[in-house]
Amino acid sequence: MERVFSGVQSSGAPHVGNYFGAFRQWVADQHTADSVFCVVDLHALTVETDPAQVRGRTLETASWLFASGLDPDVCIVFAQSHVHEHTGLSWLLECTATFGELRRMTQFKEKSKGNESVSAGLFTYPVLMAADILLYDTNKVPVGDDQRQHLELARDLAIRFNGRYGETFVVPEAVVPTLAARVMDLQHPERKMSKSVTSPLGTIDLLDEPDAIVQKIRKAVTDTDGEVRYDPEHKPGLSNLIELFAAASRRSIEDVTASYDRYGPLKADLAETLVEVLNPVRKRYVEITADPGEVPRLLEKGAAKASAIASKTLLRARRAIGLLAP
Ligand code: AQP
Repeated sequence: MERVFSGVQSSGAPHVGNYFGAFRQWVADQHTADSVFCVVDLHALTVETDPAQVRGRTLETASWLFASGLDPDVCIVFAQSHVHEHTGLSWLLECTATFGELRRMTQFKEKSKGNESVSAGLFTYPVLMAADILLYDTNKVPVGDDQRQHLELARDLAIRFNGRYGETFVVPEAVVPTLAARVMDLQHPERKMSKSVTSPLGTIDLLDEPDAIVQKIRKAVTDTDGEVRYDPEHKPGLSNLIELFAAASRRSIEDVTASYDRYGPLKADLAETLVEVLNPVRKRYVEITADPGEVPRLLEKGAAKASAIASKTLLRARRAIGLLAP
């Protein structure tokens, strides 16, 4: 069976971009592949954080994964910091990566722009992400469009390491969804919807109540020409809504576009569909978080299973690079 691995940063409240661009696909994958999913809490430390918030967000993010439908009896779900092999392998890969290739990472450029102090972790984070993936002999990595470049790096590092030290890693492939691979901010459709950027009207959080969803969609920025047409370059706001609608209703972009000749009814039906799809997820989240011990227990079980795989891969990599056995 193929191995699927993916992760989500505990950098804030997950939104509909995370759900339609990633989580919903993971839920399907768990039944067709040997699946491993991770709350990448170490990645969330690349920007300055408050320790109490770090713990809370790790649990919150994991709770959303279970609420979305990941079943701990079917797949492995764990917190990255519970499996120390991730940082162990990351160092071996940092010594394989070059400064030049990390400097080219667009997410680093975007996230560091305008900041006086940028952590070294923000710079090397794509290498830790490569370690996350390579530790599990991953074949497929379902990710949103924004992670393509990091996936390319993980592939390059695996190939380079294998070439230098002998076959050690499986070379992974990215799987990017055809719809909702990059859900845009509803108020600023030129930038992607993001957990860590504050945009209250531009972001639909998974915890949003139906009224808030309806209001945010109603107020979403479109354009003045009034024609219902999918054209991301000239009509980014409307095209984002059409694509979100197609993803949420599992219809094609053509089908959605052909069904409307005015923006108002399209927005109203999109809001209704989002409420319908997200309501059960939000209800499960409330149920799961009612017992504060439940998610830590599930994560502990997940970490034990993840460790059993990761420790073998790290040992293989340590031997290959020539480290003395402890
Ligand atoms: N706007 C998006 N549309 C579609 N997919 C998205 N993803 C993220 N944003 C969108 C996908 O969700 C998965 C988990 O994302 P992540 O936690 O690794 O964080 P990210 O890619 O850096 O995105 P965020 O949510 O915007 O977080 P911050 O603000 O912390 O950077 C990934 O598969 C991602 O592609």
